[in-house]
Parts: sequence; structure tokens; C-alpha cells
Amino acid sequence: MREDDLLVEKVYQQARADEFIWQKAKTLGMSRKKFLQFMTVGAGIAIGSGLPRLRLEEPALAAGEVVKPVPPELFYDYKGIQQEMRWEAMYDRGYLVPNELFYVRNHTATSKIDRQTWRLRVEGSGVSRPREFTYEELLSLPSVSVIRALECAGNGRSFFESVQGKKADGAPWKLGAIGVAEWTGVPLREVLQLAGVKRTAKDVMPEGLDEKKVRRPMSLAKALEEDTLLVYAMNGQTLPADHGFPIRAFVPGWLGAASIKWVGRIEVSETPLFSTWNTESYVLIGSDYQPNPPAKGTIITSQNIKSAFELAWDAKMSASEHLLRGRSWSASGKIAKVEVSLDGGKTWQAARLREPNLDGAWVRWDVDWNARPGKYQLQAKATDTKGNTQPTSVPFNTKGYLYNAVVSHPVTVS
Ligand SMILES: Nc1nc2c(c(=O)[nH]1)N[C@H]1C(S)=C(S)[C@@H](COP(=O)(O)O)O[C@H]1N2
Ligand SMILES: [Mo]
Repeated sequence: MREDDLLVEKVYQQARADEFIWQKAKTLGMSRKKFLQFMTVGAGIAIGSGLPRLRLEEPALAAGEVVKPVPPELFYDYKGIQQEMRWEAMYDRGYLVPNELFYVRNHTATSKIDRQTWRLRVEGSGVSRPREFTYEELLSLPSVSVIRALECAGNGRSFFESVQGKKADGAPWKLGAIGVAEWTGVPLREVLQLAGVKRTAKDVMPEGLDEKKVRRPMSLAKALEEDTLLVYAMNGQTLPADHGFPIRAFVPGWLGAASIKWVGRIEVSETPLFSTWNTESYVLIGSDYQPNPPAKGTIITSQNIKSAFELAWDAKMSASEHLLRGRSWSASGKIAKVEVSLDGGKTWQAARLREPNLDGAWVRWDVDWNARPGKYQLQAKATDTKGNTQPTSVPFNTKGYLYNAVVSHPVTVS
């Protein structure tokens, strides 16, 4: 298999699942021939019975807090550890989400780390020169800046309940668990090369220093991409504590959970790595989804295509001329067009796209609206350059990930 193929999500998931099961089978003394027979019978069913189970801890929500001010006019608060950006607060801003308005998603509390004593350890069977880096050493390496979106896989989760009547587990995000920032840091591949990454390495797993040691693997191919970073600055400022100070991983296009904050260790392995965050959570569980054993559902890697209006939820507006604004984004390419409906999907018009329109970030758009008194359902539907477009509905999954159907935004004009 070529390394490039591993950038294709399905190929990667299948390869790592096969590899995982083969490693387990080998330790049980199964021959390659027997194993291949077993695979064609259906590994997903057999693995639970004949093979050892992974020991995984349950991710629990602990009480915690965020360091930066999170005033209610900028954020919705969920249990003190998840802060959703209010879209109306973006109406009078530019392309980037300022650090003080960027959503926060912590599994526990924000870690407070001293950069003097902080170390990054790179180790595992996939490196020939395991080593540590200090903060200063990391900062002295070549760095790049990229403008990209970071989005939680659960963004849009509340719509499973409000639209489909099925409640999913987790914070009831509307559409504000996303932001676009300029991320500055050292390409992960620089660090991996210094640690002597082997050709035979498969998975790379950054691990957080937070209470739960949040960690999630990526393929070596993804880790070696030029824009997969170890970030130390966000929008030209030292990375804030809530966003992972001193160093966070940034894995563009992938679900937010891959972009591990407060990184203290990176495990590089010749065998596939698993954690609770790619087996129990951040997997699609439901009758429309196939599990990727040992994961309980389809493992999520890439984000999808969505749109949001820069309006309060629900919005109240005066009966007058308005410039309606919003943004659309796709993890698979630039946005090619955005259509807006002011009458709940009956008629559509093209929105004007405003530069910049960066790949992997988002595009700003607007439409004029001479609003008359009444109740409205505003809709926006984006299409990217690869032809991906927002669907009218998304099959339910129990943890409520990747909801990207066209959303009806309630507005009252009086
Ligand atoms: N160490 C650690 N990294 C983490 C998390 C965490 O709880 N601990 N949350 C993840 C999730 S689910 C998301 S969506 C993003 C959120 O990044 P932000 O808080 O900077 O917006 O961080 C990810 N990285
Ligand atoms: Mo997330």
C-alpha cells in the first residue's frame, strides 16, 4: 500500500483495523492463513468473542473551568468546560476568530503548565532516537503559519434533537463549535525526523498532560503533512492556556479532538494505536454506520461541509433593509458556492462570496434582505470545489457527530 493511499480515510481505517486484529491474532498463535480466512468471515463479529479486549477507560465529564473570560454575550456555556462561540458576535469582525471569542472544548479543566519544566517526549517503537524537547528547543526549529479551521466533531449536535427528535449524548452545540485562526508552529514532521522516525512507523499519537491524558492517533502519512503542526502561537499571540499552552497539535481538516492540547508526549508506533477517543467516542454509532473494530462505530477523521448565519439564535430584527452575513466551510476544499433561502427552502438565491476564500478555512458571504414583519426560517447551503454539498438530513448517530444538514435559522422580524 502506498503512503498516499493512507490519506484516504476509508483505506486508512480499514488498514489499521486489519493490522490491529492481525497483531492480536498473532499473539494468540493464529497463522496468517487462518487469519485471512477469519477476516473474510467478518472480523467485526468474531473479535468480541475470540480475541482479547482492549482495556479502555470511559471518558467522563469532570467539573472544570476555563481560564479566559467567557462572558454570556460571547459564549454559550456547557458545564463550565465547553464554551460555544455565539455567531452573532462574528458579525462585526473579520476573517479570523479572535482568541477571546474562540470556542473551547475541554474534557476536563484547562491545564496550567509551566513552560520551564514542560518537556515534549517523543518515543515508541516507531522512532530510533527517542528524545525530549524543551520549549526553547521547539521554538528554535523551523516554523510555519497556516490559516485553517478547527471544528469539533460534535458541532451541530443539538439539531439531531430539535430536527429529528433524537437526543444525542454530549454538549448541545448549535453551530459555534468552530473557529478559523492563524496557527503558528513547528511541522510535526521536523520533530519526528529529529527523533529518527522509522519507515515502518504506522501511527503517531500526541498525548495531552490534562487529567484524562486525552490522546488520539493519526496515520504517519497525516503526521508528515506539511501543515500538521505543533502549535505555539494562535492569531499572532502566545497560545492561550485554554487552547493548549505551551504546545498543541494541529491536525487540519480532521475532527477537533485530533488536535491535542497541552501535548507532553508523542507516541510513534509500528503497530496501530487506539485510545478511548477513537474507539468509544468520536466514532459514528448507529444503524447506518459500520463499526471499525476495535472501535464501536465508524472512526471519524475528516470534518465535512457546513454553513452558519452570523445571527443570534433565535434572531430578532427590525423591519428594514439588512445585510445578512454568514460563513461556510468544508474540510475537503474551498467553497464554490453558497445558496441562501429566506423562505424556509422554497426559493434560493446565490450569496456573494467575499475574499479570502481559503482552502481548509472558510468563506464569508452576504445577501441583501428587505425584511418585512413576520416569522422566517433562513437557510444556507454550501457546495465545495469537490462537489460536496450540504444534505437535507444526516443519519442519526448516538453521540451526535458530523451533523451538517442545511439548518433552518429562526428569525422574527417586527
Ligand atoms: N489534551 C486535550 N486535547 C484536546 C481536548 C481535551 O479535552 N484535552 N479536547 C479536544 C476537542 S474534543 C476539541 S474539539 C479541540 C478544541 O480545541 P479548542 O478548545 O482550542 O477550541 O481540542 C481537542 N484537544
Ligand atoms: Mo471536539
